[in-house]
Amino acid sequence: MTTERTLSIIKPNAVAKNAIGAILGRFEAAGLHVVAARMLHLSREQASAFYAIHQGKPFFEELVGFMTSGPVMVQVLEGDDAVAKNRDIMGATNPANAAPGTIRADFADSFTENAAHGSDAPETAEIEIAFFFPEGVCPRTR
Ligand code: RTP
Ligand code: MG
Repeated sequence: MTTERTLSIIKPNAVAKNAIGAILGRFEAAGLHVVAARMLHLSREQASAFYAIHQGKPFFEELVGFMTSGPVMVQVLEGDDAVAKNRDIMGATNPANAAPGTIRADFADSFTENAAHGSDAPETAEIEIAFFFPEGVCPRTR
């Protein structure tokens, strides 16, 4: 197993339902460590740039509208196989297909308002971490 970092976002609907602590607790219980965190309200420009890969897709405008609808909590998670582990804990993108006990099964309101984001590969994690933490992330104390 390799120690990795991944970029996680608690999306506006989950922040609005006061679930930041519950969601972070799931990451910690699974052995992932929060090594950086910030709360912010994304601008249209930031949300469009972050999800640039989805520009032109039918759900893009709705996605940007949702992601700018309220504050988000952004964190870097570190641990063994962090990228895949985070996505397992989140569950399927469409909450209708998310396994019971996953974040999306428990906190999503719709396909778009699906409570959490997680990087989809170590390479995209590196890009997404630099997007939100351009100053870098401190090494974890062990
Ligand atoms: P994310 O990037 O947010 O972690 O989600 P993901 O990899 O599981 O899914 P992705 O295909 O990257 O889609 C990004 C986000 O766009 C919204 N979406 N809505 N209504 C729809 O058909 C649809 N498809 C995607 C979701 O918020 C999804 O997480
Ligand atoms: Mg994605």
